[in-house]
Amino acid sequence: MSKYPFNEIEKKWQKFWEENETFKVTEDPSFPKEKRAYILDMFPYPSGAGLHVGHPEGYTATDIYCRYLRMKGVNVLHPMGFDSFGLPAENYAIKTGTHPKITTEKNIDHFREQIKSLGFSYDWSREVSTHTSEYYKWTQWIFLQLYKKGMAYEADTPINWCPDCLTGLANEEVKEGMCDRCGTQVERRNTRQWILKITDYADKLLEGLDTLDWSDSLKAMQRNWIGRSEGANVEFKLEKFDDYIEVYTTRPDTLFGATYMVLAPEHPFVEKITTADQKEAVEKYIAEASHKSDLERTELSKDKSGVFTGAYAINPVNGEKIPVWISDYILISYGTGAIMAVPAHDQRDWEFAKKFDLPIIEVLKGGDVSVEAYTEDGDHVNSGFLDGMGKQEAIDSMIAWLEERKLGKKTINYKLRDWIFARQRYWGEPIPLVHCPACGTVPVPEDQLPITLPHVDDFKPTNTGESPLAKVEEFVKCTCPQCGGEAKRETITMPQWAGSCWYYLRYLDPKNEKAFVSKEAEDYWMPVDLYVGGTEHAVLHLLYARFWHKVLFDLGLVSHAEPFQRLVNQGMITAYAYQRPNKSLVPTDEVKEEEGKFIEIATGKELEQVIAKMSKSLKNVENPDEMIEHFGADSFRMYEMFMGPLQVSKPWSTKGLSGVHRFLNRVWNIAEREISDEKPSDDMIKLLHKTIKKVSLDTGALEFNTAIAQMMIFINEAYKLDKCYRELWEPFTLLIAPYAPHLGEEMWQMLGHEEILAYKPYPEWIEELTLDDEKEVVVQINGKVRSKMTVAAGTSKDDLEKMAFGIEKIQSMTEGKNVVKVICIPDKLVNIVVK
Ligand code: ANZ
Ligand code: ZN
Repeated sequence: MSKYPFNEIEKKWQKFWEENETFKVTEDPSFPKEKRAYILDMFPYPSGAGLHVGHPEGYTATDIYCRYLRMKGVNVLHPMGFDSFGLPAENYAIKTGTHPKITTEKNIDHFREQIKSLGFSYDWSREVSTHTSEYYKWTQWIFLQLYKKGMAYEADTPINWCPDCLTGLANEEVKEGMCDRCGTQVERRNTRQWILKITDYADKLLEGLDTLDWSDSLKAMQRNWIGRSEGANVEFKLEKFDDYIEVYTTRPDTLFGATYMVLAPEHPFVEKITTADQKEAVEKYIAEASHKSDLERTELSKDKSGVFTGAYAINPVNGEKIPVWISDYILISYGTGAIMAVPAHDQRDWEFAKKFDLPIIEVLKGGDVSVEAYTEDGDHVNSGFLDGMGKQEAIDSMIAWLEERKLGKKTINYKLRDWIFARQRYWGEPIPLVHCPACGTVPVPEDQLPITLPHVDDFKPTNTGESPLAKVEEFVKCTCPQCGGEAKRETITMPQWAGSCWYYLRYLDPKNEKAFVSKEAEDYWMPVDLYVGGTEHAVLHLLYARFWHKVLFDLGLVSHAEPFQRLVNQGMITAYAYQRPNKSLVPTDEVKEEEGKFIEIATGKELEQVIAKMSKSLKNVENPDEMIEHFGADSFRMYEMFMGPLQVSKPWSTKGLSGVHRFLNRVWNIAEREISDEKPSDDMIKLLHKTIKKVSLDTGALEFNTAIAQMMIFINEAYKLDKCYRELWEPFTLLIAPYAPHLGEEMWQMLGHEEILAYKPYPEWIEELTLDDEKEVVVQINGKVRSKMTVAAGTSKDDLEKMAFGIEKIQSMTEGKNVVKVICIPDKLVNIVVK
């Protein structure tokens, strides 16, 4: 058996595709709307580490699908590019002392080469990189459209600040209180910001989800992030002051049970209402709270803390005097930053009340409020005019009562905050605005775009709250576009997410110098038919991009309200790791395998194999380059698809990869046999049609692992034959080509074809030939299986019954008994009921 020369074949076809621009695509009007598809990958951030095995997973899936669609006569747009502005490149540049532009472009070249080595069918003529001025000219242009629509504002607000990256972060970039980029604990800090009013689009972003073909879990993540909640704002008069404390509550029906109030420590009233004897305790508490993240503060399990301000307010429904406390479980950034506490029906309030011995009044029947808060529905009690009502009726009645007296009103709140659209860093798009002492903030005229990022040698962050650009005098100094006077350029840059908010639109028309995209191209391709990428973008990129798209839509600049019609999240590729009994993990290179057991080399003790994230410290990160070098791109692609369903996470196994490689070796072995134009056996023809059907349907449904399994079944049989039958091999070659495209083209050529197969029609199956012609039918007596028989598929009920009674065993078991009835299900079973 000759060795499969994947290295040679793969280089040959990659060169061919490149030289012939095989996958270049145009807006050809002869394709009707339904024969056009836009298949998009989440473009990579070109990090210094290069491609990891997770990238090719999604890219292979879309590539197979694109190649399949082309053979089905679809005009397919499949582009690739690079998300090349952002913190990691800059952090890396600072660490190594090289300019971010140099490192980024080197990384892009490396990524492009790695991606090309996998044989993906991208239209490379449409490649974009977000850090180039041709690209970010239009990012700046779109920002100006947002600005002019009133969607961008400047503010000095407390934001998440990473003390290591020395920049502000968006809420979405803080994970469990840590910077998503470097893992440092985030601080609160007041800094000058540009902010986008994504909250204006909260309802549209919610409603749009209903129209999308996305997974329920992903939609749920976006819904929770937007966090729409309905309730009421209620005013509580302060005793001894003319002011009212306004609270937000989702449960105005529980007002009769409000026994105290709590303000966030940052609430503006705190200083004013705190009494002299409480002042010291209150100030100390505020200082402590300022060091905690929102997450730490609101953790349900955490022990409640707080201080009494010494002040009282009046419950508007019953005139009761109730104490006003401060506590860090109330966030200043949500609702009004103040609550009415109803300890009988809110668990956090209940814990607080227990700890500080505050009264608990039951206003809803159904639980035992001496044990815990009762949060379910029930009849109201101790609630005056609400007594006897259920929850919703009581909420509505209370809101009406409050509105009539101007003590409150119905309110909707969102968890979603406006988007901090600013980085005090160098490596990003300059915001195209000018600060003029006479005219204020003035947008740069569109014909002066791009505002180019100047080349500077000192790009280190400053920790002054301004970006390193503020030190570049030639950049900062400018004339005001409005009055011509001396002015200063904005030096804050855009966050990493800006470029990825619209890259899918630029691919449609990447060289256009007059517009971000032409109307014709946008109309031809949008919306994206299939978008594949990781779940890590569930609330970041996917929310931001939808927001920009909706603004562009409202401005009449794009034709659809949603950019990504269908979205599939690939599962994570994990790895095996080895665990000691105490659950600590051992790096993979300190483990050996002996007779199926895993042994820690240093101690000789047995370890348990577990599944973990690939990580440098566990030394279980796989490098795609080495795998491709060793097994070839086609094996690598096919293995990643064979690991399991696209959407689930699955552990890497190099053994599995070599198994798939052996399979392709067998395919090659068959391809090398003498080609025969004789008719293959009927059995082989039937297997072929079953294979065409299964592979075709599964590929169309993105169920690649089961399609590959069927190809393996086919090859097992074909391998036993002495020749390579053209009638079998031509269709099989077309079937496997989307998966192993280099091998596919090579085998197509070996079959004597001069033209490549990339645009040849996909094989069709004949349904009749896919049906099993024999079936195993079980014979039961009173529901118990007693015998089996092999019958022709589709045998009628009458015949089945006759055949069942023809079986000797059945005859003897039913003899002398009364047959009550016989149930026959063709192709499945016969059940004889006897008494
Ligand atoms: C009284 C009450 C009684 C409440 C009850 C709940 C149950 P969602 O659903 O997340 O919108 N709340 C309001 N503002 C807050 C803030 N800034 N920080 C912490 N908690 C705050 O939550 C709204 C509920 O969370 C509000 O309704 C309020 O407690 C609390 F039986 O008011 B509720
Ligand atoms: Zn001016």
